[in-house]
Amino acid sequence: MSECIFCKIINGEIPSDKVYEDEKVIAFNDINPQAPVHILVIPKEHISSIKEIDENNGDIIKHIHLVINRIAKEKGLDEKGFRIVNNCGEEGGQTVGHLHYHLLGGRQLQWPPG
Ligand code: IU
Repeated sequence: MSECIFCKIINGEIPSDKVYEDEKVIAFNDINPQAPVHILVIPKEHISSIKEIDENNGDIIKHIHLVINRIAKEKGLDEKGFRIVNNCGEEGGQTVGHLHYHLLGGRQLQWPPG
């Protein structure tokens, strides 16, 4: 049994507020939302971070981006815009060791990030 919290969400051991699922990814509302829309899109395969992406598993990144586009449209974010964030490693602010993309929108987002 995996100790990874996001793997537990994927296999249903831990409930989540799911907004999308297919054979390769799931997306769910972040439990600590930083914007009116804050959704995490994650691969079902356990990949620890973007650092593990190479020629052999890189297709998942394309798929995640297509799914993000689809969800952004569904949530009405495509007109005004949105942000996708991938935190990697300690200084990048990654707190969960399973690759995930934040989809944030529904308000004016600021730059630079903290
Ligand atoms: P980070 O990029 O690793 O910092 O993002 C992890 C996110 O996962 C963070 O926004 C948390 O609020 C979110 N999260 C969640 O939605 N559900 C959980 O059970 C846990 C974290 I643990």
